[in-house]
Amino acid sequence: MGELAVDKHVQYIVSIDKKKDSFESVVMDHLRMNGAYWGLTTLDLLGKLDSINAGEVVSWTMECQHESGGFSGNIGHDPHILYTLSAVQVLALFNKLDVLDIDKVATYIAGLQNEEGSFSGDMWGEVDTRFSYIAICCLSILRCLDKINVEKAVGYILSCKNLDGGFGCTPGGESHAGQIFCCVGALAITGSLHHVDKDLLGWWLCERQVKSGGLNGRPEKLPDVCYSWWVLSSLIMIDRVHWIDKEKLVKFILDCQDLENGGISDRPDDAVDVFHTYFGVAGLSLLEYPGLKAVDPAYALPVDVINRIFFGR
Ligand code: GRG
Ligand code: ZN
Repeated sequence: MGELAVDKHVQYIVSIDKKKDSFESVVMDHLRMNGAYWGLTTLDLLGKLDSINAGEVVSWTMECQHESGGFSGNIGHDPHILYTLSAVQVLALFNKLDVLDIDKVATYIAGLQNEEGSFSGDMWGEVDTRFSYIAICCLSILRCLDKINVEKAVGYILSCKNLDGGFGCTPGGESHAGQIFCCVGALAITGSLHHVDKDLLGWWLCERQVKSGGLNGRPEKLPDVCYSWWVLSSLIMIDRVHWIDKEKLVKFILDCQDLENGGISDRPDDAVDVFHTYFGVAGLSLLEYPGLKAVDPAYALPVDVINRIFFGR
């Protein structure tokens, strides 16, 4: 089995930062804040965050903040809760949360909570358990969970739980590993995991492993490296990670590397992107692959960053 090509992946991520006019970066323009979080967290897990100019990233991030307190995906775009979490995570990576007007960001997020406890993604109102996770994760990092009605937020998430033990994006929505990560993560952060049937959900999650060792996101679907994150982090949060074959999953992720130009793809021989590079490296970190920093399964940030935020060390 090959090894993780650390230097190639670092080069790949640093090169996307420099290629601002490439096709990929023009098409993904509005997503740059998410891309920054994926790329920078990958570098940090690889121990190479210092390859990036922190000051430039922090000032660009702050230029993406709006009067409402929310952040957009890039300068001049509309704010959304998705980019607001990424912005807060990026600042946390660089230990720069102190540049934020925390109350302003928290007020933006709290303003997106609906009467029944759910969250909208922005002023247009789409509701999804992804946004519940983001609100809870972000407010917890900012130590402002008291700004929302946590009991109602948890109640809404539980209303999206299915008979198979999984969770969907709204009540009655099909169970999907991405949505399960969001719901389990939000329940973990709020100390509400006792509402989960761990054996039932653990069984559904471990059935996501296919012959090649990779994980899919739903029954009958193809395996994909990003589910190494969505599924594995959920299994860890409910203490059932020993129910999958870790070695086969490590091999699947390593098989998705571009050994020539760096980066990781969704499955072997596909084109690499920064999203799957992040989830591949973060997945390997959850699998305790040697030489990587540990990542927190609920907050999706390096454990040392989380310790700095919550324990000041
Ligand atoms: C901080 C890690 C972190 C996340 C922030 C945005 C978000 C919160 C969570 C997204 C959760 C989610 C729904 C992930 C799934 C993404 C994905 C690969 C969707 C693809 O779905 P399909 O149906 O693909 O196109 P399949 O694999 O089912 O064929
Ligand atoms: Zn994927």
